[in-house]
Amino acid sequence: MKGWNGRILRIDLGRSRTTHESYTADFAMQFIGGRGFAAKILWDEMMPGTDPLAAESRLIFAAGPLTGFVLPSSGKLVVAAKSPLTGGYGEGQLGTHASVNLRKAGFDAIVIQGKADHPCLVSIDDDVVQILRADSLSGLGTIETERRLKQEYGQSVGSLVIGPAGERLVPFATIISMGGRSGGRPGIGAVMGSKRLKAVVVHSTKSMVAARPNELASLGSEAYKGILSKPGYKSWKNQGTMATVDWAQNNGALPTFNFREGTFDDFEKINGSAMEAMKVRVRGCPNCNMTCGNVVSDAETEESELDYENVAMLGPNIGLGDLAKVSALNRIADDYGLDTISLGSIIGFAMECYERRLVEERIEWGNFDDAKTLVGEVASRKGIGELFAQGTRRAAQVLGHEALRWAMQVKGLEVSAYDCHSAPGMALAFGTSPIGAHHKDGFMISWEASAGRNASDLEKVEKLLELQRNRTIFECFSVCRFPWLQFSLELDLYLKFFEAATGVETNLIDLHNTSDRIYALIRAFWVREYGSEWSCSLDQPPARWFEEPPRKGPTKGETLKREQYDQMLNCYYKKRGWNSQGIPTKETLNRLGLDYVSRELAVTPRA
Ligand code: PTT
Ligand code: SF4
Repeated sequence: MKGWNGRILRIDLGRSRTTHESYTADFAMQFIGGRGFAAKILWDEMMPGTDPLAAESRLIFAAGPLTGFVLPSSGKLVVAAKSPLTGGYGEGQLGTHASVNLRKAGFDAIVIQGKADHPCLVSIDDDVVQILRADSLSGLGTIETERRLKQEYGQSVGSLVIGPAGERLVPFATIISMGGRSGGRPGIGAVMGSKRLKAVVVHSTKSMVAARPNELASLGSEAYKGILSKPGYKSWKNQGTMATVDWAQNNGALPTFNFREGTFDDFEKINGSAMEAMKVRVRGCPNCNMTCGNVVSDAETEESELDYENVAMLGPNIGLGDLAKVSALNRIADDYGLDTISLGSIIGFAMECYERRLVEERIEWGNFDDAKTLVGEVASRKGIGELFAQGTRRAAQVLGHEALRWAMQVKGLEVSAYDCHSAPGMALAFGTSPIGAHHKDGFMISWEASAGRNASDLEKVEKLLELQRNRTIFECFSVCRFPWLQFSLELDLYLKFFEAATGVETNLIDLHNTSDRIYALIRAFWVREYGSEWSCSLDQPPARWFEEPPRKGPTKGETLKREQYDQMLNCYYKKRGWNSQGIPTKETLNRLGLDYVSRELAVTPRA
């Protein structure tokens, strides 16, 4: 095999043992890499019902066949596990030098199992893999942890670390790299913490081998030049994802006061222009010439790397219109290793609970000090933090009193920063995302806002399927989707990258078929885990969007309509070949080469 290394590194922390395993060309073609590898390994190796934080649970790091080659934005890594937040499939796509170094070292993925009996780190230096004690790193924030690792292992080392939140098993703790990249929203950092694994460092002196190296090099160099020549390049470099604040405000999509509203009066104090005025530098993932990590100096004069989601969720969503303070919350979240989307949602939820006097501890809208105190308590699981550290779904179940109505989540994962009162297609994207309410697979709202508000429900479903199919290709190649999305690098070009890297001819139809296989497998994983608890009601977006219209802005007075949503959902199931409960049918699974899945699902108990 070329392009793929054909090797997976297995690390058993309980037995202090590391081994290499080969995989077949058929496995590579069926699952490609990244998300595909992660989903297949989790399906094969996780006994149904395994506690995600138990020793038997698996933690997967998976690169793809394009990761690490000199191609635009190719330094990503899928981090995946059964999620302690949702109880289903969980993953993130993290920018990190660890991915590039892992591939150069000759591995495509790492499977971590077992639980160490003391804090540890894994060091990979080409073929030398060591499990080392990491007592001195215990309890440290991610920023200091990475600083010390670089001091000890050198500046070129790639690191994946957790902070105190991961160590204390907060179910939305993430894995951090490069001082401000955060991956694995649904608690993949907690799974790492449960194994007492504080860090993975990866170093390599080798280089990677492509099937047609000259062709790949020339395709890559043309693509980099193509990005530089695009008219939007300068404005992207100025604001990156932060330009979305103005767009969301104009389209009534900016989450405000726990998604009660879609516009924020003080949006100009936290938008891309406000960020530009505070910018101190720019950072980016490996192999990327679009470097979108905008770094500002925050209210506590520390550096904080901003993206739209962080700012929208820790700003308008909690009623805070001061970018320096929002940035401080963002940096504190990075340092504890907490997902900012879930965190902002939880703070907003807590503020609403206080307003409704469901909790006594003061936490008022827009109050930075209250929010900061809550973040510390969540990360340390102390005081009221123990309740809110469980995420909005579980906290609402504990609080009762209809609190679930304003818990902004799907399947337990908090909704990313797009208000959907008037965006049924985006609501469906959240409802059917493979990890709970995340936007990565179906950014329907931009399509709905420009061309599609008046589109028929059928058109919306078809558009969503197209987005999910295309985007899964990026999750499997394990490269950033922004060059494609922002600068129209065509999918055909990615197919050429793939062919030059692996020597395997492919086409979009085959890759869409692979996407469908992976979607069905991930859906089956959820169904197997939920057993009798599974039903199509888990694909419903939060009640608030159906029940409480915004009081101002372009979406004033609008709500989602239940009947319309249910029709779209049913249509989506039919087009995927899933039954009325959203479960892939036997015929669909067999057609996708997943007959072993259909046999197992047939014996899964369901209501
Ligand atoms: C991603 C999610 C996002 S998506 C954002 S901002 W975004 C938040 N960023 C966080 C952060 O920062 N710190 C923190 N403590 N928590 C955070 N939670 C949120 O995490 C991210 C970029 C972005 S920025 C996006 S859209 C794109 N996402 C991609 C994707 O999903 N797939 C893909 N093939 N390419 C992508 N490119 C872009 O990558 P998760 P990252 Mg991320 C400070 O990891 O789990 O997917 O969560 O990894 O390296 O930070 O890249 O407006
Ligand atoms: Fe990372 Fe941004 Fe580059 Fe994508 S565009 S690889 S998220 S720096």
